[in-house]
Amino acid sequence: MASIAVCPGSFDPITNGHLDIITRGAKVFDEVKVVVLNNSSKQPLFTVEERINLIKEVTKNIPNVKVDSFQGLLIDYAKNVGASAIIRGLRAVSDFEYEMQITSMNRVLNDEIETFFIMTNNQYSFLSSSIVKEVAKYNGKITELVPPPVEKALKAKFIK
Ligand code: COD
Repeated sequence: MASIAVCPGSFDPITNGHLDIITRGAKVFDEVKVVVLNNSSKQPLFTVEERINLIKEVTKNIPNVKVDSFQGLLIDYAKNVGASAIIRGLRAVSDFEYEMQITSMNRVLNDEIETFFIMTNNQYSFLSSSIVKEVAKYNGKITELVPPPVEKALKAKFIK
């Protein structure tokens, strides 16, 4: 049976850190479904459609990566698509508490779907969508932080 993993996130927008995790995950699982979900504690800059289009564009060369969105619980989405795994990225110790909380909650909701953590490449360990947006807002250089289509989309949002 093909192994399907879900890689969930806000991806507002996708960064080179996210892409690193997705690429590594795609080498381990037969199929990785990158799914844009709502994080109720975040106010997004990009619409869901914009985020999906950017993820599709920057993962187009990884054939076993599919992109989707879902309104609701991650665990329900994972079950609906027949996934056996959830992939999350870990940057630093500071990620641990939050990740442990959502992993434990997801396990209470469904004990069959296992969460796997992938350590980011050191060069992206400081990187987050929030930091990228902050730098882009003040016209700072983000070329090394995001793929070119994302850089273009951020510039279009902030430079009017
Ligand atoms: N290097 C490596 N990994 C990274 C990097 C980086 N530089 N930046 C981010 N990541 C990882 C994050 O650790 C995370 O694993 C993933 O990439 C996505 O990150 P974000 O910030 O885009 O997404 P989040 O953390 O806001 O996503 C949270 C969800 C939307 C997945 C969560 O809120 C959720 O599951 N919502 C749906 C409702 C639900 O099911 N809630 C119950 C769970 S408690």
